[in-house]
Amino acid sequence: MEWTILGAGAIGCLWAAYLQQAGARVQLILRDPSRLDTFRQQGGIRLVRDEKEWFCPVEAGLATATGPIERLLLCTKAFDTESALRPLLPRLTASARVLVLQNGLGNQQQAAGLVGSGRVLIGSTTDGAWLRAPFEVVHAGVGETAIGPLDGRPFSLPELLPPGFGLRLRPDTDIERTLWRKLAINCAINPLTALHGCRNGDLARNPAYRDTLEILCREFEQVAAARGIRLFDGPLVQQALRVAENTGDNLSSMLQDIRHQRPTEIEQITGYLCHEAKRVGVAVPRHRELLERIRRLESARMNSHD
Ligand code: KPL
Repeated sequence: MEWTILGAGAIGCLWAAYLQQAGARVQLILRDPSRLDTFRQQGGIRLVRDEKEWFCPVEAGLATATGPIERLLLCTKAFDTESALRPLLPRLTASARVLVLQNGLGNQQQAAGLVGSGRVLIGSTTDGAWLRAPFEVVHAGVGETAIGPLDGRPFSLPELLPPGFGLRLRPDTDIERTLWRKLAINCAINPLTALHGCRNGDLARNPAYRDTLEILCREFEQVAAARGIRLFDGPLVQQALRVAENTGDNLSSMLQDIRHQRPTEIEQITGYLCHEAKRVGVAVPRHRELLERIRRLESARMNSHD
């Protein structure tokens, strides 16, 4: 079985390593020749889990490479969906499967529009992973990846992945709900931590941050209810506080992006929520305020050379 992976961040490297370990032939598509040079000095991915290390030899190339693609994993940043996918479209076979494993919402529909929804499957993961160096991934928290089609058609996980694949998977017949749940947590935690420059756990500890988090959760629940989406069994705030506590020492992905002067996924997270809120006529003033503040913070950071 062959897998092509677009996006060599933590999740892309994690999947590349586990696919290789299960016997798949893996090809990473890298952004530019200098990344390819860095990769070639290493020749594979280093996977670290429970203080053990494995070297996983995989191949790499640029988007200009040729040859048919039967299985593609898309795990770039959400805002790169179209620019990353477009050059590969001519290489996708008629029976290709494209697994979209990204944060945010709206980008999955964008991928389905480009590739054709019949070839697309959507994933949402709770695996915790980070890169300690380029192509060296630490599998810090064992989670689960829910996988399902956007249109509810039947599909088979065993046909998609090699036997013995080591990451935990769950077939999901309501992936849209799963994506909304993840969006809810990201809307509650990511912009606040990015704005205050704090760790996830501080949102649960600091009373002022906690109050804002509660308001954000209530606004989100109103939009989800108007869209007919059932989120969690209990109130969202309980769930968001639990995730903030469980990932207490983490820097959220949005805070990391701000600190490294990279673009954030705010448009695919809070931006998507605000867009949906407008569509269904629900006011989300706190989310709108955060959207504006993160946009300003992002452009100030990206224009500074500190
Ligand atoms: O998914 C996350 C992120 O940082 O993007 C959370 C759950 C907030 C963990 O850091």
